[in-house]
Amino acid sequence: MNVVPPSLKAVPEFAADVREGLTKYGQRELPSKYLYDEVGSELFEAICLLPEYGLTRADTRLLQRHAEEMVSLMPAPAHVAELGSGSGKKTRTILQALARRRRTFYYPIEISQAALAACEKELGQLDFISLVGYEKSYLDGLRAVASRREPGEHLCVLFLGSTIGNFDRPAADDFLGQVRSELEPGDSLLLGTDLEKDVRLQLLAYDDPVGVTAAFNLNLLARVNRELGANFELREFRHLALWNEQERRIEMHLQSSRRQQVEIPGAALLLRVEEGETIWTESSHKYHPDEPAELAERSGFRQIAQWVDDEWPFAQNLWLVE
Ligand code: AVJ
Repeated sequence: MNVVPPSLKAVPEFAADVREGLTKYGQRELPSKYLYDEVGSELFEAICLLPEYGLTRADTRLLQRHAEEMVSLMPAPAHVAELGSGSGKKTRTILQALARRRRTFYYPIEISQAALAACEKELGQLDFISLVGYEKSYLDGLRAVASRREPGEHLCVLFLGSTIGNFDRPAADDFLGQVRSELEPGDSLLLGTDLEKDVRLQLLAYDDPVGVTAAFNLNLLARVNRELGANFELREFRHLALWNEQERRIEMHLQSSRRQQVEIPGAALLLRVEEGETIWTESSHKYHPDEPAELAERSGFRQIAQWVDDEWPFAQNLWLVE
């Protein structure tokens, strides 16, 4: 259906972010949002099927079991914006529940063109739902969506799958505060949060024995090779998942197996990495069950309900703007 064209500065922005991240003093890093090119988006879909990665199944189960109740607690929204829809698979039940109440506009907001295309295929044909995709950052997309509504129409924001976990705790406060500033009384936010659990289980979810997560992580270097003409030797890096107890998060890194040099022409960079040095590619913060309500409070929402999965500790949290 309708796709707003990607911004022309997408490539230079990638180059600038790669350059900034890889030249950081102390710990080098690459932003996790770049994990999701066409290959990465497919690998993530495969991760969601792994027995060790219970997160997506828990998310989906809660949406399926409680969609009616969730929807009944929201002032009927005419517009639904999803931040990071991915393939859109888990969104179907809640969208259909919403569309049973009234005709609904659904706006998946994705910086991954591949994921957005998959989502349009998955959810573009539902009855009583008009899909308009935005290939934009979350906040730019949300601003675009907010400008489309008529006075009195409510907006519901979906932020599922514990994507919030990719933000550091202070950055999550700040980000959700910015989301709040685009909203009005009567609007709602459904937030998915992965909860703290046994550390061994948690680590297995990010270091599966088949190696799909390793491939997902390493593909980020492959993407830098493809898009910025770099010569990362993928076999000289290994996937690392670790639990940071202080910050209560899983971190994914790529660890160099030897001292090596990498050229990244598209980012005008010659990189020297030491043996054992890591590039930090993602954080997945895990939450105490009480944390979401406190987060709501700090960012200007009120949490009105929470549903916790009984197999895999994961919570859906429903927030209202009053
Ligand atoms: C899609 C960001 C929620 O952090 O669990 C899966 C991505 N990374 N395996 C997560 C991911 C490694 C995932 N999120």
